[in-house]
Amino acid sequence: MYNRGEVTVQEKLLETIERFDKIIICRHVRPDPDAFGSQLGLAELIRENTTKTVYTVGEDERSLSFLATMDEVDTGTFKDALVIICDTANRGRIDEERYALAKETFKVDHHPEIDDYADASWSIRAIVQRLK
Ligand SMILES: [Mn+2]
Repeated sequence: MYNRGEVTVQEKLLETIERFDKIIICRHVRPDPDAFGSQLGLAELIRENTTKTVYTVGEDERSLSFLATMDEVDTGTFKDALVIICDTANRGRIDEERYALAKETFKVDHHPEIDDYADASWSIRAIVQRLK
């Protein structure tokens, strides 16, 4: 596979999650099902396997409200949280301006790499390109 002894990006994401008690998960504005699904799925995965406090933020989307409604998070919480941004290629589309206040940010996305806005990034697109 693509891992030849170096720390994989998946391990880096796990190691980053382990260092934080509060995790806020964002996605792009006007969410479609892949934005909502990646945000909510990752949140649930962390909640099910850890004791960490996980929030999902952004505008509520009426057509997807049967899946979930978003959490209210105060600005202070952002300052000592890890913010993970799902399915969002560039910073202008992140549905939460306060993401920039986070102690650390991690982008998880499948779009072409056009904006390297986070402290770390898992580009599923790059991994797919590498496997071709
Ligand atoms: Mn999307």
